[in-house]
Amino acid sequence: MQISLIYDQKYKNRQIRLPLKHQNNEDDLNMNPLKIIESFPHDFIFGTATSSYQIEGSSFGGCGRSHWDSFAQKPNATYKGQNGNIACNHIQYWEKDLDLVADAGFKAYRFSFSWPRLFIDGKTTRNNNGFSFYDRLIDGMLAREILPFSTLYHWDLPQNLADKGGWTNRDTCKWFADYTEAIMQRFGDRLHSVATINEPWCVSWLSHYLGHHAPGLRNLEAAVRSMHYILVAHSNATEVMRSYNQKNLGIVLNKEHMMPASNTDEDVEACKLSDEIYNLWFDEAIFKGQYPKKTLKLFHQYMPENFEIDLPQINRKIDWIGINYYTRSIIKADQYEPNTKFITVAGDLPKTDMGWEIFPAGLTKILTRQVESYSKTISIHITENGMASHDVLVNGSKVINDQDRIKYYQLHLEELKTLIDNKIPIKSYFAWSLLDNFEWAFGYNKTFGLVSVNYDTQIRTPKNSYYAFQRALKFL
Ligand code: GCO
Repeated sequence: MQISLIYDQKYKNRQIRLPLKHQNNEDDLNMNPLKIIESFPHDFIFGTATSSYQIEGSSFGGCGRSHWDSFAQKPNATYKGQNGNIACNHIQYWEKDLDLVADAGFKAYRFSFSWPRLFIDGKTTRNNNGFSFYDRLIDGMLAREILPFSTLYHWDLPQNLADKGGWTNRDTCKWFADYTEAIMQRFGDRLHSVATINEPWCVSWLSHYLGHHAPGLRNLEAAVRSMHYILVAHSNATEVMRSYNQKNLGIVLNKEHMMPASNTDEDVEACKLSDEIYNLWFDEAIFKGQYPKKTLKLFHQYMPENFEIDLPQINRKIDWIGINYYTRSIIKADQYEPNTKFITVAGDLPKTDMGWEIFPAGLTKILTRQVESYSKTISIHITENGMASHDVLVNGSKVINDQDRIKYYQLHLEELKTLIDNKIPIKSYFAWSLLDNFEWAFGYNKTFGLVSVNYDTQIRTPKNSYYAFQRALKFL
């Protein structure tokens, strides 16, 4: 669907013309399920999010090799062996993509820097193309009055560093600090906010213990080391950024509400351990300078020597916490699981195309605990929330009527509004994702986008969820 968008020379006075079928018909607007957006505080920020490897196209622009390029080549690691070589070719189409962000009425865009695009070897070999790409991207956001919410690491570790042990090697934390410094020097003054790490649980546990993501290890020792070193990296990067007087620093944690499969002692205890590993490990360290007890007992033999010395540093101040929320988990004790003795089992709520249960009430449970137990005084950003659904193209492939996704957004936004009314300090909300993209091990088979991408032609087609946001946001 064509959207017309007219900018004056400086991209000011943006005019948005809505596609015909969505033009101001009052009844139609009153029926917009995302109308709740209009009742959010006037300074609340709505944005949308992506990440570098998922959209850019790692074969373009002199980008170095990352461990995701390598992982995708392993047999059965990703759906049909798919990879991020081309993805949404955002390197070429970034202007179109920023127009889509602006045209929807979003005031912020959450993106990530690709480490191997800036430093091919992760250390000293600069790729000037990469630096100028992010110059253009950030300037493009500012020109469109979109706030750049940046992330330093959204999983594309340079292969050269992966070869040296990646996140199981403490040196990676030092190289991450150097990479952070280079970003500060070049881009720092134009970034609205910086998150150090996206989803440390995924970087460590999902990737080194469950083996689902690069580097695809199933090794408790590696997992434990990475669970600590990813926090050291966060701390190092934060220290560097403070020395540059960079403002608005945070980290993005993924959270799921954990429930035991039954009331038996075994399941209840299993659920507590799962909750610690998934939800509390990072909060306890960042906000209290300690690790949760049950987990530490399980991890202790593999913790790096003198790990305690790092904890006061990890406990340094941050300005905001980012929460990615999608679903809940149901946990069952399982004596055959060799280390943790628990497994995740399917629940009976309606599910997204990922098989994830739709459970908006989890947001309240997660955020209430977040504020009460950890981040009492700082802002919360909902840095990701959204739904994979199997999109059906109707009407000559021009209309994607993703009502389930719209409903998902509606339910979660209603939950958030109540939390805000109850004084939970939530300052922004980012829909995941702007575009259908490379959904990691699921390749291009799972689609979270507000905008569909045809990977043969790179044509972007906004879905009805996009228009639902647009219609609500243009009133703000
Ligand atoms: C994550 C990442 C995103 C995913 C999204 C859907 O949370 O896993 O931040 O890269 O694509 O969450 O799975």
